[in-house]
Amino acid sequence: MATVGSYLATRLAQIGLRHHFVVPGDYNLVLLDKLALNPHLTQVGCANELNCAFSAEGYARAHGAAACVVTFSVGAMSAFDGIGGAYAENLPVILISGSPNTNDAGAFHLLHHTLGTHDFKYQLEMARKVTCAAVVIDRASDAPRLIDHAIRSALLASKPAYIEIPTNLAAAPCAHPGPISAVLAPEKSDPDSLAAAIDVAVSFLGNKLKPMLLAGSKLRAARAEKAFLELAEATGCAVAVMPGSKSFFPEQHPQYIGVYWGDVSTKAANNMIDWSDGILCAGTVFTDYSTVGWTADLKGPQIFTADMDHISVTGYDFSRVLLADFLSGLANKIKYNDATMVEYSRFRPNPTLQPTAEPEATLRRGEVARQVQGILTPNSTLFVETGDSWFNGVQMDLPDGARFEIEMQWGHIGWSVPSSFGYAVGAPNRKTIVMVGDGSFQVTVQEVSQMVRLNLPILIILMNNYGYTIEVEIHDGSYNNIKNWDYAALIETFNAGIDHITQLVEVDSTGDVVAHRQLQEAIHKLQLAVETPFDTSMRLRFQPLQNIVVLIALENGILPSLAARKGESVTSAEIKRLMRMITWMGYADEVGENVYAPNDTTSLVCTPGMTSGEKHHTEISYAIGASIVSLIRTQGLHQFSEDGLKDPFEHAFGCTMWEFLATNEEHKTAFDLYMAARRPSSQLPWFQVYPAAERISQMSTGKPDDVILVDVGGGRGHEVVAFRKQFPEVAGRMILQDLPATLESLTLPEGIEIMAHDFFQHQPAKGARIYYLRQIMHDWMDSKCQIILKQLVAAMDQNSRLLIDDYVMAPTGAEFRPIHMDVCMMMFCRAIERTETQWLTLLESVGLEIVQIHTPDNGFESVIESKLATRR
Ligand code: TPU
Ligand code: MG
Repeated sequence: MATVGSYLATRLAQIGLRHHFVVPGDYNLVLLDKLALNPHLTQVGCANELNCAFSAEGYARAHGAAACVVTFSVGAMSAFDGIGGAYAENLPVILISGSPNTNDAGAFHLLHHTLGTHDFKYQLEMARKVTCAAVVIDRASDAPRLIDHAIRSALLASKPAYIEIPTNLAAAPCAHPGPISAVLAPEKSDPDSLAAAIDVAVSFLGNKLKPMLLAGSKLRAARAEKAFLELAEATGCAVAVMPGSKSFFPEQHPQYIGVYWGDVSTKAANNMIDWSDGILCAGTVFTDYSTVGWTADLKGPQIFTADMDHISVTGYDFSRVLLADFLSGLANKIKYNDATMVEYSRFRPNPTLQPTAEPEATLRRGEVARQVQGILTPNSTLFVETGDSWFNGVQMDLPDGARFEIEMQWGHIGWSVPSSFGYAVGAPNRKTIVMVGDGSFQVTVQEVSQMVRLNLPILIILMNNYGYTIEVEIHDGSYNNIKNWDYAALIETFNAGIDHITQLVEVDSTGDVVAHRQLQEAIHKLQLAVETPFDTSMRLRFQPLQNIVVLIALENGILPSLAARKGESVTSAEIKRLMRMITWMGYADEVGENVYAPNDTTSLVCTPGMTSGEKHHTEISYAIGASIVSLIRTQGLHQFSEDGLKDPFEHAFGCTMWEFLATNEEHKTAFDLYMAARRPSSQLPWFQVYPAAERISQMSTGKPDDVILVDVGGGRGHEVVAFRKQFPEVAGRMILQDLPATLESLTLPEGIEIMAHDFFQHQPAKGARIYYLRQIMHDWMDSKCQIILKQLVAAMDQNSRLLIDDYVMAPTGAEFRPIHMDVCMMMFCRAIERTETQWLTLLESVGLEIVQIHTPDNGFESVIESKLATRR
């Protein structure tokens, strides 16, 4: 039997939520237990209820909807502030509050966490004012109907809803959930009103000489961003956005003319708005803030307003017309008129480059903005807090794909900290950047500790100007000064050293790959924190000896013969000196004096792949180490050296690594064995990191001649075989390409073609759905990669996707594996592991654009999905 709590959990999961934000209290504990039992929902604790509501608000920004659960009054009243924010900002956040038992009122109980009267309904009354639907479950049998009503209302209106659950009903039985379509079925436009509204809009815009579009903040809530883009492209006219809708229209689009914000507009968008004789305003909201104190208020006969569900223009008003339906319907009927673009191209301001500040100069806003601009990528989301940060943020030039979050309607200082936290929980693969002032930060700083707790990669740029500077501009007084804090030390405090590690150990023990990675990094940091500088340098100085000892123990058979004992110990004084180090390093166990036993590491390093890895790295690294000083003293070492200079390998061995491997069979065998075994078996295959199943069903036409996959430089076909096996029913060709020598005497299962091909040459397989390059790009510097990529670009069509399977190095705080691989690539073959920005630059330079970067949880290589750039 379902319970009220489990019913609610099921509905939250069914509308797509994967998390809910909570603060426990004794009116909601049983409810929290019920919610925690749902396998699709993760409970995320917050430090207080204001932050809890704002975290949910941020999650809804990333994820479309959210839920937060609080206790009665002391919790809910704090949460109402954030829920008011969600109302103002059009975000469907479900606020769930525990409340007194159903018999408490009748029994005239006086209860804690209440006003000390017999009235327990005041919270519901208050909730009604800040939500679009507020319900109390007074009887368990009513729960399905009331919960469905509240959730559906929130989703349809893009506003918060409130569900109050008395303590004694959380575990009370109720009916099982019915089909979720009862909650999710979308509302439809009234067809006659829609058609009439479109006709009026066609004639309104058709009669104007200089029509243009203005995007407003409700575009997202109306799920109409795509339809707006369609309409923009159908008319060809200029498109401005309001500050609250920045990033809702791609800023690199040729029709984008900036943010319209009166005198503080960007790219001179206000000149166009003033010049235009007909502006279609889609989802716009004109407030004192967004109109800069009513100086930029758009009214009158030249304005056509398309709101979330109604249309108005002088003389007409149509209800029940949904914005997305209206915009895409209009896109199909509208006449092309690019007069505003022609005019704008005459006075479009040239982008001004902010000069780099001198290193010793006082830090100014311009320099901060320049640096933030530099780290924005298509995968970034920039949060800008109320205060100066609004004005800095609005100026940013966003790459397509980057998102911008602002809370301009509610304007609650401190919003950005919890909201970005919730956002990052909802969109963990995006790079979340927050620009926030010191005053705002102090309001909600506690949630930074939850960012630390969940190890979320959020970058906070705190502008410490010692107070409420924006208020100083409006009206100064001593109340605008605030206590200065040591903000950096605060973060260290939140980090909480050992506690943090203990928590990670717990999660790691459940097999969580993310926690495993984070734990390793945390232990590394802890080790550095504990070591004296002398300890650190000594550890590193002696480390080469450890590698040498392992090589000896593998080469002379000590480790293999120990591994062969499968758990039995071996007694020998003969190998004592080596084994002391081997066991200290954990490669085997010391079980008594001169008695040793194999462990899991012994078994692993004795497999052919890992033994080969030890050989490859140790022998080559040490030969390079032995000759690196003479290289530096003669030619120097250039980290990004292209052709012409010797790389450290060439200097040590007299030839490139590829030439060396071609002529040295022992090393070539070791290299191939090592490469085949380099990844753990637990690693997700690339076609799961990349959602191949979903994409192929979209891409495949079902024709047998279509080329589905070309594995470029795919070696002996390991990946293409696995791919074919995963998708046996997909019609179309799959091709393995590599040099003839690699493909020699290779046979592959049916359904895979073998094609000799040098990837520096003309690509013969045209128009494939997927070109896949596994760890090819990281073997070459940019100029060589460009040659390889250009061959592919020439072969690709609009539907082709290029998938690059390689590391994407974090811009700061990079992890062990990519850091080490990168230096290895620099030393061994003059190559590189790239950051997102480096990938972007490389791909752009050959006319490709990134669609998405797919990153597995365990920190291994990402799949970088790109396609031919639309504007080349
Ligand atoms: O860069 P700056 O100094 O302008 O930003 P900071 O340091 O974050 O200061 C913000 C100052 C501020 C206040 C005090 N901006 N608006 N207010 C009024 C205000 C008070 N309380 C709440 C919850 N929200 C507000 N907007
Ligand atoms: Mg300040």
